[in-house]
Amino acid sequence: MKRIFSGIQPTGEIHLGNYVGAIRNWVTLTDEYDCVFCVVDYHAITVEYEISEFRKRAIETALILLACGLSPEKCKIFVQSHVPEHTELAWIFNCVTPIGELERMTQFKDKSKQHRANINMGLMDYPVLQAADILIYKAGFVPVGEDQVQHIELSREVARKFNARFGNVFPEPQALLSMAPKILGVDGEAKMSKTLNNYIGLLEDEEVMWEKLRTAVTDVNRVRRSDPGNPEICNIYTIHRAFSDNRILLDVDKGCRTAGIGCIDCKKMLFKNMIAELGPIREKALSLMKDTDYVIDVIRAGAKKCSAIAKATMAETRSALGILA
Ligand code: AQP
Repeated sequence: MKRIFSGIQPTGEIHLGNYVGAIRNWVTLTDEYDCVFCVVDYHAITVEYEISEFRKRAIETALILLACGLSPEKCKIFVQSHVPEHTELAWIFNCVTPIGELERMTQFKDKSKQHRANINMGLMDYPVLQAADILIYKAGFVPVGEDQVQHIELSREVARKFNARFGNVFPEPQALLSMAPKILGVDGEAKMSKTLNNYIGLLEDEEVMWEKLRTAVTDVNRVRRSDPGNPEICNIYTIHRAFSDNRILLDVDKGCRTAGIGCIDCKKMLFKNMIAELGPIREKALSLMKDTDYVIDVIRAGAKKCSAIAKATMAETRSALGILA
């Protein structure tokens, strides 16, 4: 069975972008692949964070993955720092990664602007740790949103450079995109992101969700209700595609282009479909919140299985490097 790896940061509330861009796809893929899903806490410390909340955040992130439908029977779910071989392999990969490649990463440039007072080495090294996360499991596929594609290409390059120098140890992983690889935030401009606070949270109250959706930017050229709109450039239509069936999409497309429906009508239809899918996820999450011991058991068991794979890869890697055993 081919192996998949993907990760999510415990940096805040999981949002619609994470869900339709990545997690929902992960659930489907567990039927076909040997899947490894990780709460990447060491990635999250590259920016400022609330120390007193951090443990809780890691558990909550795993909890949401379970609530979204990932089953510990069908995949491994764990926390990155519980398998320290990830950071060990990252050090080795640092020694084959050109600094110039890291400096040109879009995420590094964006984050350097967002965190001017703390442009640390970890921020730049983020994609190298990500390469280690993936390659320590020799994963061939990485289901991610569009924002991560550049990093996966770097992982391929790291694998190539390592293999060329030390022998063929690692596969070159490929990104797997979902049907909604890029969801913009409610501002209609930037990628929906936890840190940009432009998101609709998966577990938010329905009233809060509706208020965010109601006021979200649509096609900016559609100023009046009577103006025809263009669904192709409307973020709300992109989200509709992720939640609504073809019949509704056709109605919305036609209604928008002919000004037969207004943006609020369109958003109401979307909201109904979103709630139908997200309601049960919220219920499951609320019930898991009463049993966090179960969630901790799941991530401990996941780490145990992942450790065995990671240790074997590290033994092979050290041997390829000529390190004294
Ligand atoms: N807006 C999005 N559209 C589609 N996919 C997305 N992903 C994230 N945002 C979108 C995908 O979700 C997975 C987990 O990503 P993450 O933990 O890096 O989440 P984030 O929201 O991007 O986190 P941050 O820290 O809030 O984001 P930044 O650092 O960008 O400000 C990934 O597969 C990602 O592609």
